[in-house]
Amino acid sequence: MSDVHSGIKKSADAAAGKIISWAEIEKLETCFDRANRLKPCPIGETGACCRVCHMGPCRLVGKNAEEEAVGVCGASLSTIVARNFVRMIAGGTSAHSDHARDMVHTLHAAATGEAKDFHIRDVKKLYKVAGILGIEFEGRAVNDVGKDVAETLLQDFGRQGGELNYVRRAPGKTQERWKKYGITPRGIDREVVESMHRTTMGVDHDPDHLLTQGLRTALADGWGGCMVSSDITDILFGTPKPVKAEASFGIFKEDEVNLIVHGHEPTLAEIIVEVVSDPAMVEYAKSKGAKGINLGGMCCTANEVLMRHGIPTAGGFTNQELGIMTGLVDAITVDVQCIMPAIAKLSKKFHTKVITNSKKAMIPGAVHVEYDEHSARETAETIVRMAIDNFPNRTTKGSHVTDKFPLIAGFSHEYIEYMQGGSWRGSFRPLNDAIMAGRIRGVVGLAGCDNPRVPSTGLHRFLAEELIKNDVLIVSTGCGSAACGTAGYLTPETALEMAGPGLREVCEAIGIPPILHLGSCVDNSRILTIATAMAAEGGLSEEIGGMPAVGIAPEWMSEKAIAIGCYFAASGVPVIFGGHSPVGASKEVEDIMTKVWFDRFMGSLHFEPDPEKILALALQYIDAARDALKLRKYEPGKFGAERVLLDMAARREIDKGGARPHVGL
Ligand code: CUV
Ligand code: SF4
Repeated sequence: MSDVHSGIKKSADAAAGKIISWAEIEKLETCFDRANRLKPCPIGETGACCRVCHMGPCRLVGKNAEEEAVGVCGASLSTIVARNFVRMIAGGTSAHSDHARDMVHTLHAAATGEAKDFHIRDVKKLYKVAGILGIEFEGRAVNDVGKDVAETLLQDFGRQGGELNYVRRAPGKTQERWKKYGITPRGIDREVVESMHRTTMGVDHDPDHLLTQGLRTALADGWGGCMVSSDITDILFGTPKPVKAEASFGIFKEDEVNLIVHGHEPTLAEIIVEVVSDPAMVEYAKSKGAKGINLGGMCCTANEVLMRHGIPTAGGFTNQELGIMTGLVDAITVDVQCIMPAIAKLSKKFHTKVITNSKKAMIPGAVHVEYDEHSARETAETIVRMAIDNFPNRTTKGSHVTDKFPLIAGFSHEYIEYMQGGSWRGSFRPLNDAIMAGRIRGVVGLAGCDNPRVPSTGLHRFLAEELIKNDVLIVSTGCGSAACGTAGYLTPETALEMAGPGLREVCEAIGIPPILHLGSCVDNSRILTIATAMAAEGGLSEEIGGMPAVGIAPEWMSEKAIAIGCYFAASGVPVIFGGHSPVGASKEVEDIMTKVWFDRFMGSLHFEPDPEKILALALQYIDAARDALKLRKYEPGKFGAERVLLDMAARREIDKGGARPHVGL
């Protein structure tokens, strides 16, 4: 195993490691130090602590806890563990879906002309979504269609019965399973509220019954919140296509104003992208002694503007404090989710301004410049100006790390389909064929956070390397993508060097890297769409379940990751999470999630801290699915004897982020 066991203990990333070492000398605290100091509570960690009422908290510990221990009310360990887990799903679903709700509102405000800074940019995508929703679009004004789309999708949040609109996008057989076991989601808000209700004191006590509602809530996240968010972001800002960018701390420029967008929401960030290239603003920056304005990103706001504009990323979750420690960040503006409040205090040791911008999120010690979709441009200009005004305050204090790596991002499901045949015959045939033939062994979604409790990004790196070596195609999102990007794995060159011969042959023929950056965490919904298209294409499974595909979140930490893992499981994908199990106290709950769910939905959720075992289990699932589908047995090294290198014309097309290369399979 490569970096995971190497000398770098806190982060597997050399650039991050340099800053961490510098911080140690400077006695500046990071999440890595706090993770060391604060050992997880061993009772809560495994789900055995109930605090839903004030007769407790009840901590169910002891040798015979599983059979005998109960809370004051009599709740069993399995009840408590399941209840805690369902609350995590509800939390995660709320986050993605509340973000989606704001996207819908922005689309509506753009379509009605209320939000003058936003426009429908991708009419093709709008029509596609309108078609799915059964909304007439031919011959109508684009904004009228946009308004109808927004109003229809908005109903899915408060819907009281029936099913979410996007449920119908799933393969028929997948939908049948959901109906059979009662997990078809009704309304997004309704499922979250019902989960909160059923897990409060004295309501639902049957672990399986509780977890079933958990899955229904998770599906409301995947086929609701996340999918709605991805679609509307595409409609407003464009459907991503391949774009070149850079990753790691070296993206900061010594002689330019460095501004970072961090969090999850793309709306304000999109306007900031416009504002930083406004000649008047650039002039203003020059008047303060800077050569220009350099915009960078972090976490998923980064992924959003990276996918659509090639804005460079300073990396994922655990890089946020380290970014500030470079001393080069003039301002960092944060919206919602995965923002460590620690950055506000830390920023006081540097000249960096931390600016919160969401109505929903304030951090003591940060400056608040509130974003409103009706005056987006003004807010963006204020923030950019604050960064510029702060440039002259920059000192030399900091760890000026210059490492950076090129990357290619921007693989929407539309583009993946297109590159397999062009706009007229785009299909998933080449990919399905390659899997059937055993050139590609299977597909893994490598996603989720990076985490200071392991050598950060190290598990992502290890799995990315090993999976592509084993001819497994990777689709990545969120901080998983950032981990691969800051490792230099998101270029065709580097990754093709590491890929197994069968996978390499396919990637070279289609003109794609073996690790496809699909976007932010809500863009995990793109994986659902891809899996659905592969089922429809034929030759593999007729539903999402049964595909040689696995989801992995080796360093997850957020409740959102739990919601995502569960919607994949319910959709038919076996999922493996790293770290210690949050349901580890109950064998009964673990069995439901690994065995009962697999019988019902062909998906499951495992927790496995050992990366070698994660890899082995993933390959085992993939090979078992291949066997069940009677596909050709995967033989390592069987394909790819003659290397066809991507010709220069094809490479140029990709570099331009342009049309499909002229190479067939
Ligand atoms: Ni968008 S949830 S840390 S990967 S952004 Fe990364 Fe998610 Fe957060 Fe986890
Ligand atoms: Fe304890 Fe029951 Fe209250 Fe939970 S609900 S804290 S187990 S008494």
